[in-house]
Amino acid sequence: MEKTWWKSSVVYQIYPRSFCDSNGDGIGDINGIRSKLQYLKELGIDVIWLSPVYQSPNDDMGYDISDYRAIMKEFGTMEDYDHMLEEAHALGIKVMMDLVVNHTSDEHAWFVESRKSKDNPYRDFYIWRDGRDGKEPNNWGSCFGGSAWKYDEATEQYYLHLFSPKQPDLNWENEAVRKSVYDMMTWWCDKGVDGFRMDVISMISKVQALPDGQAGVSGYGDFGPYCINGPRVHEFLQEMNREVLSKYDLITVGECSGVTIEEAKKYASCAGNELNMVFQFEHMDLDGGETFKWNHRKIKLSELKAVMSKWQTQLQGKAWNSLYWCNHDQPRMISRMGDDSPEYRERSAKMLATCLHMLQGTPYIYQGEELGMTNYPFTSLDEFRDIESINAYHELTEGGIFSPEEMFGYISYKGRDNARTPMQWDDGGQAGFTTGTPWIAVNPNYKEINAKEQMGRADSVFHYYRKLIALRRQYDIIVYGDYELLCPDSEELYSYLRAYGEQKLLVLCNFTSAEIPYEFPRLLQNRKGELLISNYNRQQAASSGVLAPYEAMALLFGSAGSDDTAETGLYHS
Ligand code: TEU
Ligand code: CA
Repeated sequence: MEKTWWKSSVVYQIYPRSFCDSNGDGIGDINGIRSKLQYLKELGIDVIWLSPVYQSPNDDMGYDISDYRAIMKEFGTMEDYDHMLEEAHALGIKVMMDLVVNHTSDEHAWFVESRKSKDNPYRDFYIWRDGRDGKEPNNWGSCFGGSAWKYDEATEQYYLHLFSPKQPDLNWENEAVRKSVYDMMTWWCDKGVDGFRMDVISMISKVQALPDGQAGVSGYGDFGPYCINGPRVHEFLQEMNREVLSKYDLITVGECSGVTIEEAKKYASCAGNELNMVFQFEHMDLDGGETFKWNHRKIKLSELKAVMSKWQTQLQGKAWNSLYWCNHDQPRMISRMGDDSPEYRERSAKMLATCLHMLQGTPYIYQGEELGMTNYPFTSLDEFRDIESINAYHELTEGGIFSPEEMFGYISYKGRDNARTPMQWDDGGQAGFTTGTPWIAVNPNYKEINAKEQMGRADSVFHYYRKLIALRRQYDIIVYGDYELLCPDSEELYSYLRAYGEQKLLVLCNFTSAEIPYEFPRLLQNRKGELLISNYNRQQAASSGVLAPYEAMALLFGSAGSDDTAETGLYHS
């Protein structure tokens, strides 16, 4: 397998609005990020993925861009941005930009022109259609509720928006759209950015007949089969690769909701003619259902393992994986698959981290995950800021599908705002995020969970993440080793084996608060591994025994017979 820098990198996602506010207006900004670069350096990450910082009316918090070549006013200026890029580079940290080109804001100049008249030169930049019998052109529902079409009086046609009405979809069939996007990307590359995370890139190509979709509980039709992994998506990405990506040394990841293994092999092929890797959603969707993610279901460990293992083994040697538990669209993983009670919060955060960071692929850490930040204890609807949760609440309660109490419980548990509360820097007012009033409330647990306390405590979640990152840098087996799942049926234990040359890496993770017996696989019985990391500070592990609640460990075995000389004991950075 070819070795590249982006395969051995660890990426850290910043949601700028909630990271650090430098001027007291309650909104995180670029100068705030600059003030925390040293913190990221200490953590040891290689790349920052910056959620959108472009000019935006913030209908969807920056994922609705009105100018791709300007910085959002609340976040600062282009000069601040240039300084940030320079300072990050000086520290050896690369910067990956969010690229949102499935849609723009309706306030983008292209759309402002497009909606003016049917013969406007920008008309075809978007997807306009006549109504059908006085109604929408088809039955598709949007991701944020309601129809995916909006009627525009000026020209008496509808435009397509797979997300909010303020996010009209670009028409990728139009060569001029593609060229404009590539020019814009080139402009950022020439500025020195190091890569792109491509928002819903799996949806840019639509089946042109725009057929009705199968109706779900909301009554709207599913656009999925006609927009996800659409007919020309690979052609477009290959063109983008030829025109832009191949000319620079970049890290690229496509956010590909609805991606299958077969599709991922194309998007992220080792041949390198599209992207480096994709974000797949199968593990995140395991607790979804008829009413999308709105429920209280818990993910079954055996199902999680089956999905993770499928991606690990089936992309092996063919395409590259990305690894994530958290991002700005997901509730906090510790509140979902771990245990966010004071008793097990840190143990389970470290266990989840071990489980993910010992896999093959490029790991992504979402801000605050390295501290074990948890979901927010919502008590009323007005604490929510996210269009997705707010719209879903209204649509599903007013549609009589859930009672207000039920639905409130679901958005509290799964809503995206759980990830978007301010980063907890210290135990001072507003967790050190701002001196003003934050745009979204700080989680009240900041007195116990904050960066300052954890940086000063050797056994904190923060220092554990540092170790995991450092280990990946030190051992090729963690980056490149093959993967094999052990005991697939266990609902308590996730254990797997990595293999690289003569080396083996055994990873054991207890996903429960009970004591769980474990045993090394037969080929490692009676061999003494080197304990690379342990969330219980163990010094060594026998080939069978009991794992404590949420215990995790990773053991390295050298070539057969060489273990006697291998050092034992914990890894120290
Ligand atoms: O998310 C795409 C996407 O698939 C989401 O709709 C996802 O299913 C949902 O957030 C899960 O609850 C991307 C961005 O990451 C998201 O923040 C944006 O809102 C969305 O695209 C539109 O740009
Ligand atoms: Ca600010």
